[in-house]
Amino acid sequence: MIDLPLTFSAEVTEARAAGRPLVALESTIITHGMPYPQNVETARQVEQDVREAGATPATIAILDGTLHIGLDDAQLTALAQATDVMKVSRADMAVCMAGGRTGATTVAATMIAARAAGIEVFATGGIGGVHRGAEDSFDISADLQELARTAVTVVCAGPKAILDVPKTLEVLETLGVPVIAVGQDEVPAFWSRLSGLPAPLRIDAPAGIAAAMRMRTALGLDGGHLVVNPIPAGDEIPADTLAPVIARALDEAEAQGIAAKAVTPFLLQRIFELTDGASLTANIALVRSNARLAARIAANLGSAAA
Ligand code: PSU
Ligand code: MN
Repeated sequence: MIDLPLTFSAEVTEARAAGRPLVALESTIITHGMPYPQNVETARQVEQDVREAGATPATIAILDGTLHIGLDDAQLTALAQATDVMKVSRADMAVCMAGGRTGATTVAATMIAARAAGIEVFATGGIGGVHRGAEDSFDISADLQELARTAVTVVCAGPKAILDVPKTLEVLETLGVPVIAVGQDEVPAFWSRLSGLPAPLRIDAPAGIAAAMRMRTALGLDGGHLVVNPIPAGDEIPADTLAPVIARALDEAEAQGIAAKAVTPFLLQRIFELTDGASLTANIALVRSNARLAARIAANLGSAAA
């Protein structure tokens, strides 16, 4: 077997040596989820949020075939400006690396990388899920299967509201993924706090989430936890304001024949344009909030471990 081409940044190396809590961050949100320069500004800000909340950030990406756990500022800046970056999930991760290519990791690929690096908590914006019309397109994000098999806790603001959220929750239940809402009884809907759907589980304290993670390990269960953290109240876009915008973006995607990996980036970009940037402002706020929560969960794992 070959050795995995994996490298840690200086900051992550130091944190590992000192046994400090780590939080993984993904890179598809940088390359395919937000426009430049807000993408790199947000990536830096989110890393700082993790530090201020007591953990060390590890932004994950594949650069020229090597899996990087933690990026320095030059690497982050280059990635945010690159235009030919692969969007890498479980299916294409090995091909990207073996070919010496550069790839941004989605939730699924970031989970795989985090587990390989021994990082148990990961913050993002929203996970992929069951797309609307999946009964015809079969478009169901590989993120869901990954949550079922890889033991990493993902902190997000709920499935993106462009998805079929009820079907996404059904699939997560079928796959045995614990969906844990924080601070409320409803599943949040990414840009909005409420989805109208009851949360399968609720735990408000980071220590409680850490305890659930340890218990799942003790039970010998595979897979991760999905923590759904509502966007801060002052930053949300109410669901009924956004509904017509999402409907229009979905219509345009269909009319233009957008499919497969291109769907989510297309919809996020169109909603950004149709809301005059308001969706991006909300997206940035929710990722930052998730990063802070993930850091608190990671900090609690230390004492819960052993
Ligand atoms: N969260 C965001 N913006 C994003 C994503 C998450 O706030 O762009 C990315 C994640 O990388 C996630 C991907 O895995 O969108 C889902 O893509 P798809 O629907 O093609 O599986
Ligand atoms: Mn898809």
